Amino acid sequence: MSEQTAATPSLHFGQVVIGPPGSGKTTYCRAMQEFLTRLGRNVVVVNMDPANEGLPYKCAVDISELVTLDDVMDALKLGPNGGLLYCMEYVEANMDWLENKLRQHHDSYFLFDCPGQVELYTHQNSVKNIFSLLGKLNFRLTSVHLVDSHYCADPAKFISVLCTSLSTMLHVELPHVNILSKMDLIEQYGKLAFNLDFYTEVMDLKYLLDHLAADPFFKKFRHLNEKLAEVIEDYSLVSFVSLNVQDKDSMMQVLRAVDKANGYCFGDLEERNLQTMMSAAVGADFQFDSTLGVQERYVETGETTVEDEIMELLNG
Ligand SMILES: Nc1nc2c(ncn2[C@@H]2O[C@H](COP(=O)(O)OP(=O)(O)OP(=O)(O)O)[C@@H](O)[C@H]2O)c(=O)[nH]1
Ligand SMILES: [Mg+2]
Repeated sequence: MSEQTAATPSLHFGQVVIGPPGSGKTTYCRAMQEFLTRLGRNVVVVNMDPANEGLPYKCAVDISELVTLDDVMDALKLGPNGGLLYCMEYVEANMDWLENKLRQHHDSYFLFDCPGQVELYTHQNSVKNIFSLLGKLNFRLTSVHLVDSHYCADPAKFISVLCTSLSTMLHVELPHVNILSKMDLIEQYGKLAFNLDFYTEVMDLKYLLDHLAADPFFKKFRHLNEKLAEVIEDYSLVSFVSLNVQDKDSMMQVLRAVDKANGYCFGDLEERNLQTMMSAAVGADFQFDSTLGVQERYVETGETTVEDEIMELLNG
């Protein structure tokens, strides 16, 4: 090893898993920990949510050893939202505690399971400051922002998801991957008006506005929605990767996006394991093809296939 290489500070790669309440962050951390462990990556999960109870994974560092939401609410007579903001400010003020705990796992890949409160990622500064301090400690983190995919079925909610995602990207200031989680439930609250790639690639929002204006309730908000769509399109930053935690192809697609975002370099062992997994996967390595694959699996298109026609003929 050259002197220059030996002097290079070691980098710690990982993901901060953020997003609205119930979007699947904790479930994702557990699934990603399992997935990465199978790939040969040494993974630890850090629970950053002082309200998390009954964790489904073994966590290496648990922020609730430092502060819990219940204690803060009791002691300061705060509600759950104010309490959580206070907790994250407390963590920021005690970064040395977190740093000491993390140092014990210096060779690991980190998954930070963060709390589910939107304003932590769009307005308040503590979480963003914690991420930035971690950056100074040589952490190379990707923010993995999960939102429920079923919002795609409602154009008005999808516009608000776009606004939240954009605002989070700009506020958190980390390499960022937006995820549409729970893909298996995407049409649970209604059918999609467009193909899935319209939502993942955030294509021309004019179509979404036209679709929305067809609803008498939203007609009067057309101008407001047009302006919001304009902001989103002007930044041209938001796109999504779809995720079903139970599908290894889907997990692989997310991992590729995350590793690309924070510059994680594959080691030999992992590359080999990935190749083995890939050989079992069908289809080309294009995001568009993958999206079509997910669409075929989870979204009813209403189109009749040749197989359907044959079955119809056979059944008379
Ligand atoms: N069907 C389905 N359910 C999921 C999936 N991911 C998470 N869930 C369910 O969604 C609910 C919320 O998941 P969590 O992982 O606790 O979500 P969270 O974002 O950590 O929630 P908070 O920490 O409270 O913000 C649980 O009931 C999970 O079982 C998924 O991919 N598919
Ligand atoms: Mg959680």
